[in-house]
Amino acid sequence: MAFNKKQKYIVGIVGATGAVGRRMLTTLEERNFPVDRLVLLASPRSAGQTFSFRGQSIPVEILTENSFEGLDFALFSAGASVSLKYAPFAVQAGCIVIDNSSAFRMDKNIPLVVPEVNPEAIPEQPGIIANPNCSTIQMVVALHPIHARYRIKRVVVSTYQSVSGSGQKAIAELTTQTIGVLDNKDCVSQVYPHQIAFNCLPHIDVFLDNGYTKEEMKMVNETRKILGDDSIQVSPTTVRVPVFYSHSESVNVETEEPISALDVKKLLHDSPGIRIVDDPDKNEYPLAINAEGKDEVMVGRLRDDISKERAINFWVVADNLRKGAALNAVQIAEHIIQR
Ligand code: NAP
Ligand code: 3JM
Repeated sequence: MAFNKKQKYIVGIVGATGAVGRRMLTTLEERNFPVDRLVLLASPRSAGQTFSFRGQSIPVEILTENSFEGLDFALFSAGASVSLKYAPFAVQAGCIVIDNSSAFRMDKNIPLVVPEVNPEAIPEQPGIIANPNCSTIQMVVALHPIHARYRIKRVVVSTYQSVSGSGQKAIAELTTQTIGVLDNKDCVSQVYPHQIAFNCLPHIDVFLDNGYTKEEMKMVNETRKILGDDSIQVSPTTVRVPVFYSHSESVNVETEEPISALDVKKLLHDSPGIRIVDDPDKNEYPLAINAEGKDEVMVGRLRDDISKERAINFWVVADNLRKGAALNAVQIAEHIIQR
């Protein structure tokens, strides 16, 4: 059975009050997604809140097992445990789930999709589709054209991830701590194990037995799944930095075929979803504050690796709440309704 096309769709956002959920609402509005009715879902803590969508005030409803009757799409961003519990009810109700959490990403039966990279993974009649981790998304948008032309052997990546990736509470924590430190007040840390203001924490998500963090292993496993190649070696270090929006990444790529940074600059310039920002003479390179609010993944500092043949370095920056989460999810929904 193929997807039932309509003029307009009933869309639910699970976790609508969160950092990602709010971007989902604005992304649907900005991109003029054909929404018939928008259903905002969150926990009982948010009962009574309203959000504006296309000039209309929409109340937040409490998420229950029965929230999905009549919905065409449910965009989930309320954490992995909420997705594990409620996504099956949404599927049961005939709803297409696009899930932003890590709950289903590595499930063999569930596609993990970045529309610029592997749209073919979206089935004719989708159930659950997983949205990758924010750090993976912006990296694979840049890696995909490189892998297709030069075959990637190994990637060494260090991330500089903004606090908005940890949600609304983390945005508030960086604000309060920054003001507090400048005011000589004691610093209280609730979201992170250490002070994040004026600091860098080489620790995102939990530590695993191999010494890597779960966030780092998401980048390893999700990259292989999206690029469809388990032979690609990925060695990440993920770092939280005192930036509000946008993640930056330093990426070193080693390839099978001879490669040059100049050729890759042309290749990425012509690749979807990428903007090259690379003019060192004018001090131009991708910056977190410039990527905020933008759709494109920005790539710069492209250079040949002076320590190794067949290797290059680059710097890639994207708005983690947009391309890293809400925009990618809405693009998946657009793909389904447009094909
Ligand atoms: P956030 O700002 O803390 O928001 C969390 C949202 O989930 C809120 O709307 C919250 O509702 C809702 N929620 C929490 N527990 C719930 C429950 N039991 N029932 C119903 N709603 C519940 O976090 P965020 O940054 O938006 O991230 C949310 C999730 O999105 C993350 O946990 C993660 O799984 C995913 N995420 C994915 C990416 C990505 O890379 N693709 C990036 C960031 C986040 P209340 O306001 O009512 O508490
Ligand atoms: C980004 O509470 C949770 O399960 C959410 C943790 C989380 C995740 C995740 O693992 O789903 C916070 C921020 C992510 C993610 O994108 O992987």
